[in-house]
Amino acid sequence: MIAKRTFLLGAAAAALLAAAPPVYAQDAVKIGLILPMTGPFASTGRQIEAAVKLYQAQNGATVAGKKVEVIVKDDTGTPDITKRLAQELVVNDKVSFLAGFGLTPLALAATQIATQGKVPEVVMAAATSTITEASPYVVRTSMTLPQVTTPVADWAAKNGVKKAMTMVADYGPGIDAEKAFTETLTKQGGTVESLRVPLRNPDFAPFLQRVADAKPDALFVFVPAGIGSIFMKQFVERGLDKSGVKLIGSGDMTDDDLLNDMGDVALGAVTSFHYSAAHPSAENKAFVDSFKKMHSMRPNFMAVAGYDGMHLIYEALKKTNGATGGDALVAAMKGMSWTSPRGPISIDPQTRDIIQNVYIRKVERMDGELYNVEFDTVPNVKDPVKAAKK
Ligand code: VNL
Repeated sequence: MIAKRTFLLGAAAAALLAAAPPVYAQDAVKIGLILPMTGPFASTGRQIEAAVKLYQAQNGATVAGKKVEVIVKDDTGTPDITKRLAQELVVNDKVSFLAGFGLTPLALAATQIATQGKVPEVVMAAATSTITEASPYVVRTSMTLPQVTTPVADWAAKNGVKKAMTMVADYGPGIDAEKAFTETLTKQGGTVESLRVPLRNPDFAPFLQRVADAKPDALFVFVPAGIGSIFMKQFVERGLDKSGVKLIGSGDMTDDDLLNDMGDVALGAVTSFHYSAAHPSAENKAFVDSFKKMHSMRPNFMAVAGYDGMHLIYEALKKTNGATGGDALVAAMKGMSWTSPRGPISIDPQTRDIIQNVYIRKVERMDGELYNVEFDTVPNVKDPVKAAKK
């Protein structure tokens, strides 16, 4: 009898224990973070993952009573892999958020899954204007190329550039940048000749030869993060650093992750961008210091977008009291504003893109290191392509 009673109690306890894991699982919110952790764009994955880790170390892994679990997946920069991983994360892991997306084709590969699964897709890197239009669940914390390019084209027009050439990576963001630069400069009386370089294994030499022959006042460059140093090396090899052609671009070219190793060739390059590791604010100083302390590297614009993407996710969960439906979460994200290490930012409720300051910067040596030093600010810039559609 006693033995039987003990058995019954044991069974009850076992039943309770067996019931425990699902209760716990309900209390966890999962984020599927899909990034290029290997391959030519691994620096983007490394920067964003590092920033996500820093955000969680500073803000804890629990929000609105729920544990936030980040599942990192490497898509190697291949869209088919991004798509399969997004599917597995939504269907098998039941993630409440998809996040990351190092390049435009990778972000676009997941939009259908985000829409069907009603899961927010927080884009932390990819920057072609149209991405937010591919799904109502896309919310972006990076930038768009037209947004960050137009200010340097205005700067060029005001600073005597009449004849320019553009050299861009031949895919979405490069074509966006080329169009924004060309339209802005030609409206102000300039002329622009365009060159497009393949995205994969780029060889800039034949294009740089054409620049050397044409001798424009300025060369505008867009290359994705991680590629700027390959470009700079070939720019010097062709003698263009001594040709009098002014080097300008979006800040992707003088990416803070690589800039310090580029050498003197980068000095004086003028770019417009939403983030510099040298941005002079208390928030940025704290961010850069703690990032360097935790990861022994300088954060770049990818890191700040990953950090802000986590902030967006945490604050949306606070607003929904931990509820995870995609519609409620996207609604909570729309219009949210805060002070980022890059400056004041908000999520445009109409477009789900980010509204942010764009700074004009020049590469200078400061305390022995190369930095993008900001010298002018265009405040609260929206994606101009979507603004023009309305
Ligand atoms: C993209 C745009 C990627 C800007 C980047 O780095 C970048 C993109 C990887 O949309 O593919 O700096």
